Amino acid sequence: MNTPANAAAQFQQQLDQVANEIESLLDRLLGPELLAGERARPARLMEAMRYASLGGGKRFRPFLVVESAALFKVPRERALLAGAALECIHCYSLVHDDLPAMDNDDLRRGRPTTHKAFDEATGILAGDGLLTLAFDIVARPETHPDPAIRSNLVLALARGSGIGGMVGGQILDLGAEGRFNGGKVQALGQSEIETLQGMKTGALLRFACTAGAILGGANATQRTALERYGAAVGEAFQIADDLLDVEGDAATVGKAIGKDAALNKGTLVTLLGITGAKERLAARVAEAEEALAPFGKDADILKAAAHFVAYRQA
Ligand code: GRG
Repeated sequence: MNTPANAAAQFQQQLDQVANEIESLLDRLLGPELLAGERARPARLMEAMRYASLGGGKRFRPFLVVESAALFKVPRERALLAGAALECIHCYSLVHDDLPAMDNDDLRRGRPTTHKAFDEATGILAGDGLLTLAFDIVARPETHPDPAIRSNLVLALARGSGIGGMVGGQILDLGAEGRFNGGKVQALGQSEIETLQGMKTGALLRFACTAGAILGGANATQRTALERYGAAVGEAFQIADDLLDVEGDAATVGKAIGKDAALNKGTLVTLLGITGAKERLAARVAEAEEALAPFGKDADILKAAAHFVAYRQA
């Protein structure tokens, strides 16, 4: 019988498997071998890019790509390449987010941030290198033999990570902290917080599910269902992250906590309170499950993933 405990164990096993596969794939993609058009792979750049992307991280975004794509029986190696590309974007965002000009963090994934382990210029370039590599990977014929599918992936990844997605969300976040008006923190309303977080964190998680749909040639109903699931999981992820910032343990979380309160940052936790935020979190998990109805039992693992995101400790 598929009890919740079984579903959770199966989810953890499959997440670990994707994490191992992504680790080996990134190790190969960031190896010393020169590709057509490359003149050299400078050792310091490669070392910093490897530091920023290997040996850590839950690899939850690639997991979503792999499992969304599996609904359409997409060959696993293609989904893993798209997942590795997404992980490169995610790792670049973490490296840049930790820089002194942004969040100025010393600890990430339980070890020194990239700019601390190297230096600021190398951190910036390692992030730039990972961002560019992501688009290199999705544009490769190994990711999908059909150029139209690759082009759709490039477009969706750019939209998720760029102006109207993660980068845009990051500048809204810095603005809300008062960075551009002498430190005067902006009191955000609920819809402003939802927009900011939906862009900064949600857009990449949503892309992960869209990528599975694109690779699998999903019809409009299937794609909409996966995007609705991705958006709900994205919001659940962020609420859980904000709750961890209040209730979590720094050693388990692997980074400093209590930062939102220190910065007077508007989050759904500060706006709704812990109980209200937990209620909303449960509602997002329910919505994520409901969105998967068109896929029936095939989507059980994605349902377990929504639970994991919402109730994780790190
Ligand atoms: C600098 C362009 C730019 C964007 C930064 C994503 C982001 C935008 C900043 C990260 C800061 C942060 C803590 C965001 C909240 C949610 C989040 C993305 C947490 C980290 O993701 P996990 O938990 O990390 O998936 P791992 O280490 O498991 O990969």
